[in-house]
Amino acid sequence: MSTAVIKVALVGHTNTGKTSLLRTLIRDTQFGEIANRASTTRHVEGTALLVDGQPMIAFYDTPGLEDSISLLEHLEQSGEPQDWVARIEQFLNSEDAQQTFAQEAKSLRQIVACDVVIYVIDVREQVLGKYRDELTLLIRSARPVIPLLNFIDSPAARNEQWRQHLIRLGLHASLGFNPLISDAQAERRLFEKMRALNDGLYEPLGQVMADLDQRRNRLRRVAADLIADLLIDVAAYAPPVTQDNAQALEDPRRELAAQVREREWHSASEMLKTFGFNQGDYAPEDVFIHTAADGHTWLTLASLKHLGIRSSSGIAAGASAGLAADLLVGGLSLGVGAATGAALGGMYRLRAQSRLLMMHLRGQTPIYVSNATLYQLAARQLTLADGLLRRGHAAVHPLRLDATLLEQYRHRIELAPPEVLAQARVTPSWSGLIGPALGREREAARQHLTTALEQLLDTE
Ligand SMILES: Nc1nc2c(ncn2[C@@H]2O[C@H](COP(=O)(O)OP(=O)(O)O)[C@@H](O)[C@H]2O)c(=O)[nH]1
Ligand SMILES: [Mg+2]
Repeated sequence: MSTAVIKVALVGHTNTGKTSLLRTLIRDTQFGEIANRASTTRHVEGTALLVDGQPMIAFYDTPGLEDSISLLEHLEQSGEPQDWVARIEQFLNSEDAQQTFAQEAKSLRQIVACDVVIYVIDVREQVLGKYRDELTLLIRSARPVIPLLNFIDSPAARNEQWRQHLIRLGLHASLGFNPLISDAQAERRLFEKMRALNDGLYEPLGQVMADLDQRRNRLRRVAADLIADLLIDVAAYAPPVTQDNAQALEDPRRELAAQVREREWHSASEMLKTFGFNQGDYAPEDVFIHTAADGHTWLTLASLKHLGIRSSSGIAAGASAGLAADLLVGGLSLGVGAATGAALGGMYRLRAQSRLLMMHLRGQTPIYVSNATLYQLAARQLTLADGLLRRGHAAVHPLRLDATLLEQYRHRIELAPPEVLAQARVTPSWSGLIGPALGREREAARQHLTTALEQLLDTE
């Protein structure tokens, strides 16, 4: 930490949200202690924001200048030297700094040693003398100060009153910030203000901002990749069962639903971990997994296209999916011809056709998850990723999926389902639900789908 390029001191009364702010800035839900009672942070606690594994900004979470009124009085009475920075320095070396004002001295020491001070204000509070004196002390210490207004969306917020007060003190760089949410723009504004107040920080803060952007993009990509993996696993999974009667299909279908549910939770857990959250940060609603058992509709028109039957041939266009499937089973040569003509995916087409033929001969039917459920799963995971991208690491309540957002994502996928999903339908070997899903084709499909989903996940 001592090697960090930039040193930032956080000053503010207890419960103004200092620890919360740090959790969100460094993306660590475990940093410090947050409790809704007085004086949680008694000593100066430090943490750092890393760029490429190196500490770039060291943050010091100070307990604030508790008795700022008395301290200011004490410093004013001493009268010497004239220069306030020197006077503060003298005080810090004095006996009083060890005894009477030990707590205040601890914070003041951090303040004078840092490049920027972030003064955290709970704007629900009245503009009182203790704040004025504390701010006066900060101004006298001649450090660049950014007043950070917290609890800005509370009905009791006195945003304007505080801003006016700060301006009168000569503090123009104030900024509203909600540490419970992760807001890329607000973060950028904070760093821009730091840059404006201390030009020496221009370059390193540029690196910090670029790194945060990269991190966000990386998270978006990783989230999209996790979702792609889940969707291919689920779409491709169609275990064949012997269809004696409808009743006999009930158990396998229930089992399939349970497997898919578990697979979704696995994906969500991985996503939470990637974003630096844990399972308690997400409160998922139950999902209804609609399964079907039907060899005909299993092969939708879209997937038939991937088997080499094009609408131009007049078969798929004029026939129902079921009829086309029967044609396939009965006339393997058609598929073979089509498959050899295809540059990509010839093998999986062949495999899918022979698999269907085998199933048919054995009197088996595939059970599978319906498209509606597949899209619902996609929408749920996209909404989760979206929510996590906006979630601050100081957030208190577990995330619940936003119903409007969920509906929007579902609608967008349903309108234009990524083509890879139809391909996955007829490629059971792609499903990791049976065993390890490997292979170059699957990998290519996954990357394809990842890119499509990443574009959907355009939050900012
Ligand atoms: N609603 C709301 N709660 C906040 C906000 N900032 C902090 N809190 C809560 O306020 C309490 C005190 O926050 P904490 O970070 O521990 O303050 P500190 O004592 O200054 O470190 C915690 O319960 C936080 O969850 C905010 O902007 N909005
Ligand atoms: Mg604290």
